[in-house]
Amino acid sequence: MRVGIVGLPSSGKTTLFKALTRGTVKVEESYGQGGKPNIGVVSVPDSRVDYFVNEYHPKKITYASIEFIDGAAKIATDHGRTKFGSDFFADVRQVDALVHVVRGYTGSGGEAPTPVHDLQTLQDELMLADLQLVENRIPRVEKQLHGVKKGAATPANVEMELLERIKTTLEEGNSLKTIEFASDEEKIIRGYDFLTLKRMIAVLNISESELGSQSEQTITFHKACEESGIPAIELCAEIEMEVSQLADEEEAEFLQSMGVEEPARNVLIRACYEALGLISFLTAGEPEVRAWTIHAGEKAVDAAGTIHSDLARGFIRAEVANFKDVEAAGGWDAAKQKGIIQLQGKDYVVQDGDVMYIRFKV
Ligand SMILES: Nc1nc2c(ncn2[C@@H]2O[C@H](COP(=O)(O)OP(=O)(O)OP(=O)(O)O)[C@@H](O)[C@H]2O)c(=O)[nH]1
Ligand SMILES: [Mg+2]
Repeated sequence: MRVGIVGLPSSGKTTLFKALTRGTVKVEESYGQGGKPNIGVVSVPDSRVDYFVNEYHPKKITYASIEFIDGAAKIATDHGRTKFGSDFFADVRQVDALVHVVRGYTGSGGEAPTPVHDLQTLQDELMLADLQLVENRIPRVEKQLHGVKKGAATPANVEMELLERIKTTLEEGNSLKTIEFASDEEKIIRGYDFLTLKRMIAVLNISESELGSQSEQTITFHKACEESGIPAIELCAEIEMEVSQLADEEEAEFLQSMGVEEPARNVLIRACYEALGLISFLTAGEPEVRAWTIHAGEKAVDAAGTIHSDLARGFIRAEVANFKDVEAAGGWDAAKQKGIIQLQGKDYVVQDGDVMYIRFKV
Protein backbone atom coordinates (compact mmCIF):
# COMPACT_ATOMS: atom_id res chain seq x y z
CA MET A 1 0.00 0.00 0.00
CA ARG A 2 1.33 3.39 -0.94
CA VAL A 3 0.44 6.75 0.48
CA GLY A 4 1.53 10.02 -1.10
CA ILE A 5 2.18 13.13 0.99
CA VAL A 6 0.93 16.28 -0.72
CA GLY A 7 0.53 19.91 0.29
CA LEU A 8 1.51 23.46 -0.51
CA PRO A 9 5.21 24.42 -0.32
CA SER A 10 6.61 24.66 3.21
CA SER A 11 3.58 23.07 4.82
CA GLY A 12 5.79 20.52 6.58
CA LYS A 13 5.57 17.52 4.25
CA THR A 14 9.21 16.53 4.49
CA THR A 15 9.24 17.19 8.25
CA LEU A 16 6.28 14.81 8.59
CA PHE A 17 7.96 12.28 6.33
CA LYS A 18 11.00 12.33 8.61
CA ALA A 19 8.76 11.78 11.63
CA LEU A 20 6.96 8.87 9.97
CA THR A 21 10.17 7.15 8.94
CA ARG A 22 11.96 8.01 12.21
CA GLY A 23 15.02 9.18 10.37
CA THR A 24 15.63 5.80 8.71
CA VAL A 25 15.47 7.30 5.22
CA LYS A 26 18.04 9.75 3.97
CA VAL A 27 16.10 12.81 2.90
CA GLU A 28 17.12 15.01 0.03
CA GLU A 29 16.80 18.50 1.47
CA SER A 30 16.86 20.64 -1.62
CA TYR A 31 15.49 18.71 -4.51
CA GLY A 32 13.53 21.51 -6.19
CA GLN A 33 12.69 21.03 -9.86
CA GLY A 34 13.21 17.57 -11.17
CA GLY A 35 14.24 16.16 -7.81
CA LYS A 36 13.50 12.65 -6.63
CA PRO A 37 10.75 11.96 -4.13
CA ASN A 38 11.55 10.60 -0.68
CA ILE A 39 10.25 7.08 -0.22
CA GLY A 40 10.08 5.13 3.02
CA VAL A 41 8.37 2.01 4.35
CA VAL A 42 6.74 2.42 7.74
CA SER A 43 5.46 -0.27 10.11
CA VAL A 44 1.87 0.00 11.22
CA PRO A 45 2.07 0.02 15.02
CA ASP A 46 0.10 -2.87 16.45
CA SER A 47 -0.03 -3.71 20.15
CA ARG A 48 -1.48 -7.12 19.26
CA VAL A 49 1.74 -8.06 17.53
CA ASP A 50 3.64 -6.86 20.61
CA TYR A 51 1.46 -9.07 22.80
CA PHE A 52 2.40 -12.22 20.86
CA VAL A 53 6.03 -11.19 20.72
CA ASN A 54 5.98 -11.30 24.51
CA GLU A 55 4.30 -14.68 24.46
CA TYR A 56 6.48 -16.42 21.84
CA HIS A 57 9.75 -14.48 21.65
CA PRO A 58 9.72 -15.27 17.93
CA LYS A 59 12.72 -15.39 15.59
CA LYS A 60 11.00 -12.94 13.28
CA ILE A 61 8.55 -10.09 13.86
CA THR A 62 6.64 -8.56 10.96
CA TYR A 63 4.26 -5.65 11.26
CA ALA A 64 1.93 -4.56 8.51
CA SER A 65 3.49 -1.74 6.52
CA ILE A 66 2.69 1.30 4.42
CA GLU A 67 4.97 3.01 1.94
CA PHE A 68 5.04 6.81 2.21
CA ILE A 69 6.10 9.04 -0.65
CA ASP A 70 7.06 12.66 -0.04
CA GLY A 71 6.67 14.10 -3.49
CA ALA A 72 9.24 16.50 -4.82
CA ALA A 73 7.66 19.95 -4.86
CA LYS A 74 7.77 20.82 -8.52
CA ILE A 75 6.41 24.23 -8.08
CA ALA A 76 7.23 27.64 -9.49
CA THR A 77 6.29 31.10 -8.39
CA ASP A 78 4.98 33.35 -11.10
CA HIS A 79 4.29 36.99 -10.16
CA GLY A 80 3.79 35.97 -6.56
CA ARG A 81 1.26 33.33 -7.47
CA THR A 82 2.18 29.76 -6.77
CA LYS A 83 2.11 27.81 -9.99
CA PHE A 84 1.79 24.07 -9.95
CA GLY A 85 3.77 22.49 -12.71
CA SER A 86 1.84 19.91 -14.71
CA ASP A 87 3.96 17.24 -13.08
CA PHE A 88 3.51 18.51 -9.54
CA PHE A 89 1.61 15.38 -8.64
CA ALA A 90 3.65 13.06 -10.86
CA ASP A 91 5.26 11.37 -7.85
CA VAL A 92 1.95 10.55 -6.24
CA ARG A 93 -0.06 9.33 -9.23
CA GLN A 94 0.28 5.66 -8.43
CA VAL A 95 -0.61 5.80 -4.77
CA ASP A 96 -3.61 4.33 -2.96
CA ALA A 97 -4.24 7.34 -0.72
CA LEU A 98 -3.09 10.90 -0.12
CA VAL A 99 -2.08 12.63 3.07
CA HIS A 100 -2.63 16.34 2.66
CA VAL A 101 -0.41 18.42 4.95
CA VAL A 102 -1.79 21.88 5.67
CA ARG A 103 0.22 24.65 7.35
CA GLY A 104 -1.33 25.69 10.65
CA TYR A 105 1.69 27.58 12.01
CA THR A 106 3.02 31.05 11.25
CA GLY A 107 5.31 30.92 8.22
CA SER A 108 9.00 31.82 8.38
CA GLY A 109 8.15 35.19 6.79
CA GLY A 110 5.46 35.87 9.37
CA GLU A 111 2.55 34.75 7.15
CA ALA A 112 -0.52 33.88 9.19
CA PRO A 113 -1.83 30.37 8.56
CA THR A 114 -4.86 30.00 6.29
CA PRO A 115 -5.59 26.27 6.57
CA VAL A 116 -9.14 26.17 5.22
CA HIS A 117 -8.10 28.24 2.23
CA ASP A 118 -5.02 26.05 1.66
CA LEU A 119 -7.13 22.91 1.88
CA GLN A 120 -9.35 24.26 -0.90
CA THR A 121 -6.39 25.43 -2.98
CA LEU A 122 -4.92 21.97 -3.08
CA GLN A 123 -8.29 20.34 -3.73
CA ASP A 124 -8.66 22.69 -6.70
CA GLU A 125 -5.20 21.77 -7.95
CA LEU A 126 -6.03 18.08 -7.72
CA MET A 127 -9.18 18.72 -9.74
CA LEU A 128 -7.22 20.69 -12.33
CA ALA A 129 -4.67 17.89 -12.60
CA ASP A 130 -7.50 15.41 -13.22
CA LEU A 131 -9.09 17.74 -15.74
CA GLN A 132 -5.83 17.95 -17.62
CA LEU A 133 -5.66 14.17 -17.68
CA VAL A 134 -9.13 13.98 -19.22
CA GLU A 135 -8.38 16.71 -21.73
CA ASN A 136 -5.26 14.89 -22.87
CA ARG A 137 -7.15 11.66 -23.26
CA ILE A 138 -10.20 12.90 -25.16
CA PRO A 139 -8.44 13.63 -28.49
CA ARG A 140 -6.90 10.17 -28.43
CA VAL A 141 -10.21 8.45 -27.92
CA GLU A 142 -11.71 10.70 -30.59
CA LYS A 143 -9.25 9.23 -33.07
CA GLN A 144 -10.45 5.73 -32.21
CA LEU A 145 -14.01 6.89 -32.81
CA HIS A 146 -13.52 7.58 -36.52
CA GLY A 147 -15.91 5.35 -38.42
CA VAL A 148 -17.67 4.14 -35.27
CA LYS A 149 -21.41 4.72 -35.24
CA LYS A 150 -22.52 7.20 -32.60
CA GLY A 151 -24.33 5.57 -29.73
CA ALA A 152 -22.97 2.11 -30.55
CA ALA A 153 -21.77 0.33 -27.41
CA THR A 154 -18.13 0.09 -28.45
CA PRO A 155 -15.42 0.47 -25.82
CA ALA A 156 -14.35 3.77 -27.37
CA ASN A 157 -17.89 5.12 -27.18
CA VAL A 158 -18.27 4.04 -23.59
CA GLU A 159 -14.97 5.68 -22.72
CA MET A 160 -15.80 8.87 -24.57
CA GLU A 161 -19.16 9.24 -22.88
CA LEU A 162 -17.45 8.65 -19.55
CA LEU A 163 -14.68 11.16 -20.22
CA GLU A 164 -17.21 13.82 -21.16
CA ARG A 165 -19.13 13.20 -17.96
CA ILE A 166 -15.94 13.40 -15.89
CA LYS A 167 -14.91 16.59 -17.66
CA THR A 168 -18.24 18.28 -16.96
CA THR A 169 -18.15 17.24 -13.31
CA LEU A 170 -14.66 18.65 -12.84
CA GLU A 171 -15.44 21.84 -14.73
CA GLU A 172 -18.38 22.42 -12.43
CA GLY A 173 -15.95 22.18 -9.54
CA ASN A 174 -17.29 18.91 -8.22
CA SER A 175 -15.29 15.95 -6.97
CA LEU A 176 -15.30 12.77 -9.03
CA LYS A 177 -16.44 11.03 -5.86
CA THR A 178 -19.90 12.42 -6.60
CA ILE A 179 -20.18 10.31 -9.77
CA GLU A 180 -21.58 6.82 -9.62
CA PHE A 181 -19.70 4.62 -12.05
CA ALA A 182 -21.05 1.48 -13.69
CA SER A 183 -18.82 -1.58 -13.35
CA ASP A 184 -17.44 -1.40 -16.91
CA GLU A 185 -16.72 2.28 -16.32
CA GLU A 186 -14.94 1.50 -13.09
CA LYS A 187 -12.54 -0.71 -14.99
CA ILE A 188 -11.66 2.14 -17.35
CA ILE A 189 -11.37 4.58 -14.47
CA ARG A 190 -8.88 2.44 -12.58
CA GLY A 191 -6.35 2.82 -15.35
CA TYR A 192 -6.33 6.59 -15.03
CA ASP A 193 -5.28 7.06 -11.41
CA PHE A 194 -7.48 10.10 -10.92
CA LEU A 195 -6.24 12.06 -7.92
CA THR A 196 -9.62 13.26 -6.69
CA LEU A 197 -10.83 9.67 -6.52
CA LYS A 198 -8.12 8.72 -4.08
CA ARG A 199 -8.87 8.49 -0.42
CA MET A 200 -7.48 11.42 1.51
CA ILE A 201 -6.57 12.30 5.06
CA ALA A 202 -5.91 15.90 6.04
CA VAL A 203 -3.19 16.76 8.54
CA LEU A 204 -3.27 20.19 10.13
CA ASN A 205 0.33 20.98 11.02
CA ILE A 206 -0.08 23.17 14.11
CA SER A 207 2.55 25.04 16.06
CA GLU A 208 3.99 23.60 19.26
CA SER A 209 2.17 26.17 21.38
CA GLU A 210 -1.18 24.98 20.09
CA LEU A 211 -0.59 21.36 21.05
CA GLY A 212 -3.05 19.99 23.55
CA SER A 213 -5.61 22.74 23.04
CA GLN A 214 -8.50 22.85 20.60
CA SER A 215 -7.97 26.27 19.04
CA GLU A 216 -10.51 28.13 16.96
CA GLN A 217 -8.38 27.34 13.92
CA THR A 218 -8.41 23.60 14.58
CA ILE A 219 -12.17 23.52 15.13
CA THR A 220 -12.84 25.46 11.91
CA PHE A 221 -10.48 23.22 10.00
CA HIS A 222 -12.13 20.05 11.25
CA LYS A 223 -15.52 21.43 10.26
CA ALA A 224 -14.32 22.21 6.72
CA CYS A 225 -12.84 18.73 6.38
CA GLU A 226 -15.99 17.12 7.66
CA GLU A 227 -18.04 18.98 5.08
CA SER A 228 -15.76 17.62 2.36
CA GLY A 229 -15.82 14.12 3.84
CA ILE A 230 -12.11 14.12 4.62
CA PRO A 231 -10.91 12.62 7.90
CA ALA A 232 -8.60 15.07 9.65
CA ILE A 233 -6.07 15.04 12.46
CA GLU A 234 -3.77 17.70 13.85
CA LEU A 235 -0.18 17.37 14.97
CA CYS A 236 2.99 19.40 15.19
CA ALA A 237 5.30 17.92 12.57
CA GLU A 238 8.44 19.44 14.05
CA ILE A 239 7.79 18.01 17.51
CA GLU A 240 6.79 14.70 15.96
CA MET A 241 10.06 14.62 14.07
CA GLU A 242 12.08 15.38 17.19
CA VAL A 243 10.23 12.79 19.25
CA SER A 244 10.60 10.21 16.52
CA GLN A 245 14.40 10.47 16.62
CA LEU A 246 14.52 9.43 20.29
CA ALA A 247 15.25 5.85 21.31
CA ASP A 248 12.12 3.86 22.19
CA GLU A 249 12.42 4.19 25.98
CA GLU A 250 13.30 7.87 25.85
CA GLU A 251 10.39 8.47 23.55
CA ALA A 252 7.99 6.65 25.86
CA GLU A 253 9.28 8.67 28.83
CA PHE A 254 8.95 11.93 26.97
CA LEU A 255 5.41 11.19 25.83
CA GLN A 256 4.44 10.16 29.34
CA SER A 257 5.75 13.44 30.71
CA MET A 258 3.55 15.21 28.15
CA GLY A 259 0.56 13.12 29.19
CA VAL A 260 0.36 11.55 25.74
CA GLU A 261 -0.13 7.84 25.21
CA GLU A 262 1.51 7.49 21.83
CA PRO A 263 3.08 9.67 19.16
CA ALA A 264 0.72 11.35 16.69
CA ARG A 265 2.57 9.67 13.82
CA ASN A 266 1.08 6.36 15.00
CA VAL A 267 -2.40 7.84 14.97
CA LEU A 268 -1.78 9.03 11.42
CA ILE A 269 -0.35 5.71 10.23
CA ARG A 270 -3.38 3.87 11.55
CA ALA A 271 -5.74 6.48 10.07
CA CYS A 272 -4.14 5.83 6.65
CA TYR A 273 -4.59 2.10 7.11
CA GLU A 274 -8.24 2.61 7.97
CA ALA A 275 -8.87 5.08 5.16
CA LEU A 276 -7.56 2.47 2.76
CA GLY A 277 -10.17 0.02 4.02
CA LEU A 278 -7.49 -2.32 5.31
CA ILE A 279 -7.57 -4.67 8.26
CA SER A 280 -5.00 -7.01 9.79
CA PHE A 281 -5.18 -10.62 10.79
CA LEU A 282 -2.41 -12.19 12.80
CA THR A 283 -0.40 -15.37 12.78
CA ALA A 284 1.66 -16.15 15.84
CA GLY A 285 4.21 -18.76 16.78
CA GLU A 286 7.86 -19.17 17.64
CA PRO A 287 9.16 -18.84 14.07
CA GLU A 288 7.28 -15.61 13.39
CA VAL A 289 4.67 -13.25 14.76
CA ARG A 290 3.12 -11.37 11.93
CA ALA A 291 0.32 -8.97 11.03
CA TRP A 292 -1.03 -9.53 7.51
CA THR A 293 -2.89 -6.97 5.49
CA ILE A 294 -6.18 -7.68 3.72
CA HIS A 295 -9.14 -5.60 2.64
CA ALA A 296 -12.13 -5.45 4.97
CA GLY A 297 -14.68 -8.01 3.79
CA GLU A 298 -12.17 -10.59 2.52
CA LYS A 299 -12.67 -14.23 3.38
CA ALA A 300 -10.66 -16.87 5.18
CA VAL A 301 -9.49 -18.36 1.90
CA ASP A 302 -8.25 -14.93 0.73
CA ALA A 303 -6.40 -14.53 4.01
CA ALA A 304 -4.80 -17.94 3.46
CA GLY A 305 -3.79 -16.86 -0.05
CA THR A 306 -2.14 -13.75 1.34
CA ILE A 307 0.19 -15.99 3.33
CA HIS A 308 0.87 -18.37 0.45
CA SER A 309 -1.03 -19.51 -2.63
CA ASP A 310 -0.63 -23.15 -1.48
CA LEU A 311 -2.61 -22.34 1.63
CA ALA A 312 -5.51 -21.05 -0.44
CA ARG A 313 -5.38 -23.97 -2.87
CA GLY A 314 -5.20 -26.64 -0.18
CA PHE A 315 -7.38 -24.80 2.31
CA ILE A 316 -9.25 -27.14 4.66
CA ARG A 317 -10.29 -25.01 7.61
CA ALA A 318 -9.05 -22.08 9.63
CA GLU A 319 -8.74 -22.01 13.38
CA VAL A 320 -9.85 -18.51 14.31
CA ALA A 321 -10.24 -16.44 17.45
CA ASN A 322 -10.26 -12.69 17.73
CA PHE A 323 -7.32 -11.13 19.51
CA LYS A 324 -9.51 -9.63 22.25
CA ASP A 325 -10.74 -13.09 23.22
CA VAL A 326 -7.27 -14.62 22.98
CA GLU A 327 -5.89 -11.91 25.22
CA ALA A 328 -8.75 -12.30 27.71
CA ALA A 329 -8.15 -16.05 27.79
CA GLY A 330 -4.43 -15.52 28.42
CA GLY A 331 -2.95 -16.60 25.08
CA TRP A 332 -3.61 -18.92 22.16
CA ASP A 333 -3.09 -22.21 24.01
CA ALA A 334 -5.27 -21.07 26.90
CA ALA A 335 -7.91 -19.98 24.39
CA LYS A 336 -7.78 -23.42 22.83
CA GLN A 337 -8.33 -25.10 26.19
CA LYS A 338 -11.26 -22.82 26.91
CA GLY A 339 -12.85 -23.71 23.58
CA ILE A 340 -12.76 -20.13 22.29
CA ILE A 341 -11.10 -20.99 19.02
CA GLN A 342 -13.53 -21.77 16.24
CA LEU A 343 -13.11 -23.75 13.05
CA GLN A 344 -14.13 -21.66 10.07
CA GLY A 345 -14.60 -22.51 6.41
CA LYS A 346 -13.40 -20.75 3.25
CA ASP A 347 -16.21 -18.21 3.25
CA TYR A 348 -15.75 -16.91 6.77
CA VAL A 349 -15.38 -13.11 6.60
CA VAL A 350 -12.16 -12.23 8.41
CA GLN A 351 -12.40 -9.56 11.11
CA ASP A 352 -9.72 -7.08 12.10
CA GLY A 353 -7.55 -8.64 14.78
CA ASP A 354 -8.46 -12.24 14.03
CA VAL A 355 -5.72 -14.63 15.00
CA MET A 356 -5.63 -17.44 12.47
CA TYR A 357 -4.08 -20.82 11.98
CA ILE A 358 -4.77 -22.25 8.52
CA ARG A 359 -5.15 -26.01 8.13
CA PHE A 360 -4.33 -27.04 4.60
CA LYS A 361 -3.27 -29.96 2.44
CA VAL A 362 -0.94 -29.66 -0.56
N1 LIG B 1 6.91 26.41 13.36
C1 LIG B 1 6.86 25.28 12.67
N2 LIG B 1 7.60 25.16 11.57
C2 LIG B 1 7.52 24.01 10.86
C3 LIG B 1 6.71 22.93 11.27
N3 LIG B 1 6.82 21.94 10.37
C4 LIG B 1 7.69 22.39 9.43
N4 LIG B 1 8.13 23.63 9.73
C5 LIG B 1 9.09 24.43 9.01
O1 LIG B 1 8.61 24.77 7.74
C6 LIG B 1 9.64 24.69 6.79
C7 LIG B 1 9.27 23.77 5.68
O2 LIG B 1 9.14 22.45 6.18
P1 LIG B 1 9.25 21.21 5.19
O3 LIG B 1 8.92 20.00 5.98
O4 LIG B 1 10.51 21.22 4.44
O5 LIG B 1 8.04 21.58 4.22
P2 LIG B 1 7.67 20.91 2.85
O6 LIG B 1 6.20 20.91 2.79
O7 LIG B 1 8.35 19.61 2.68
O8 LIG B 1 8.22 21.97 1.83
P3 LIG B 1 8.54 21.77 0.25
O9 LIG B 1 9.06 20.39 0.05
O10 LIG B 1 9.52 22.82 -0.05
O11 LIG B 1 7.24 22.00 -0.42
C8 LIG B 1 10.88 24.24 7.52
O12 LIG B 1 11.67 25.36 7.79
C9 LIG B 1 10.34 23.63 8.79
O13 LIG B 1 11.25 23.78 9.85
C10 LIG B 1 5.95 23.08 12.46
O14 LIG B 1 5.24 22.17 12.89
N5 LIG B 1 6.07 24.27 13.12
MG1 LIG C 1 9.60 18.91 1.20
